[in-house]
Amino acid sequence: MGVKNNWKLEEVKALYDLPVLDLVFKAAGVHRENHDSKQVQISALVSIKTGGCAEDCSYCPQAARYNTDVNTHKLMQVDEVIDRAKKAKEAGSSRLCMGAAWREVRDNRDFDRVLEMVREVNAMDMEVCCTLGMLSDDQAQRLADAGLYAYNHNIDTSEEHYKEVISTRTFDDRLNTHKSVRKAGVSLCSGGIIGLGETKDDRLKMILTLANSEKQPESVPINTLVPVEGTPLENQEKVPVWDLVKMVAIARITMPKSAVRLSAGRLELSDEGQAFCFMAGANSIFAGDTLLTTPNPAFDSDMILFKTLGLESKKAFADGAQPKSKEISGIEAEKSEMVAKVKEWKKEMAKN
Ligand code: SAM
Ligand code: DTB
Ligand code: SF4
Repeated sequence: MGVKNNWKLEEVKALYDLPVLDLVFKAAGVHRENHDSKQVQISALVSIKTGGCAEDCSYCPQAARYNTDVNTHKLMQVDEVIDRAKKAKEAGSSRLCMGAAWREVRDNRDFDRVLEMVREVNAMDMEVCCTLGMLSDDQAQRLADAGLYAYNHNIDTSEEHYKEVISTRTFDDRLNTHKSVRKAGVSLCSGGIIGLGETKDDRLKMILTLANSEKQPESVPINTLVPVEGTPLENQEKVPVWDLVKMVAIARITMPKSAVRLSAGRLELSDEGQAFCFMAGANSIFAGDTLLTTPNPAFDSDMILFKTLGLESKKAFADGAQPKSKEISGIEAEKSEMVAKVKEWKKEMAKN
C-alpha cells in the first residue's frame, strides 16, 4: 500500500490534541514499523558562502539587510570543502550538506565550483546535499549530473504565514524549486521552523503541504528558531519542548517513510528532550559544532548521548543508491562557462 497523502487538517489537529504521551506512543509505533529505530542519520553542515544574502527572511542572520554578527565570506575553495568533508566523514557523518546564502543559483563560475565540490564529495562516498536557494530545471539537472544526492529547500511555515516571514519571494517559488529537484531525480529534503510566531494551524498546514505532496520529501528537517540578535525575530518567545516533540511525532506519523531530522535548536534541548524527540520518530540530526552560522552541540557530546540511548549512526546510501557523477568533457566545461557568461551579460544589460 502506498503512503497516505490526502491528510485533512482535522485529522492532524486530532493528532496534535492527543495527550503528548499518547501521541508519542503512536508515533513510536509508526517509526518502528518503518525504520530500524536504533539507526540515526548524521549530516554535517558547511556554510560554503556565508552572509550578504539579498533576501529578507526574518529569522536569518545571513540576510545582508540585518545587522548581525556573522563572519561573511565568499564561496569557499573546493579544497577547503573537501578538507571539511574528510573531517566530517572521520567523525561519523554520512552526509555533507553545503549551504550558500544565495537567493537563487546563477549560471556562473561559482556554480561551476559548487558542481566540482559535489563531484569530489560524492567521490568520497558521502551523500552530498546542497542548499543554495532557488533552482531552475537545468541547474537541478546539472547538480544531479555532478552526483548530488539530496537538495534542501525548506518551506519554513504555512503558505498563509509565509508572507509574514519573507517578502522577497513566495511560497510558490519554493514549491517550484521542489518540482525542479524532483524532475532531476534528486532526493528532496524539506521542512520548516517552529517559533516564527505562527499559530498551531500554521504548523499543521506546513505539515500538510509536505505530507500531501505527490511524493513526500525523503527528509524533513524540523528546526526550532535560533533567535539571532539583529534579526527581526531576535526577541521571539521560546518554543516549549513539547511543541517540538509533537511536531516530530506528527511528521513521523504523516510521513512514515521519511527521515525526520531534529535540526536547528538542539543546543537548547536537554538530553531528555532530545530522547523524547528520538522516541517520537526523529531519526536524523545535523552534527558538528556549528550549524551554518550558529552553535550546535559538540560532536563528542552527541556521540555520548547516542551511546547512552543505544543509537547508531546510519551508513551512507542505506536508503538509496549512490549517484554516478557524469564526467564533463573539456569542451562541455568551456561551453557551460560561455553560456554562463552570456547569461550574466544579458542580465547586466537588462539592468542598465
Ligand atoms: N539560502 C538558501 C535558502 O534559503 O534556501 C539556503 C540556506 S538557508 C540558511 C537554509 C534554511 O536554514 C532556511 O530555509 C531555514 O529553514 C533555516 N534557518 C535559517 N536561519 C535559521 C534560524 N535562525 N533558526 C532556524 N532555522 C534557520
Ligand atoms: C535546515 O533545515 N536547517 C539547517 C539546514 N537545513 C541548512 C540550517 C539551520 C540554520 C540555523 C541558523 C544558522 O546556523 O545560521
Ligand atoms: Fe538568504 Fe537563505 Fe537566509 Fe533567506 S534563509 S536570507 S535565502 S540565506
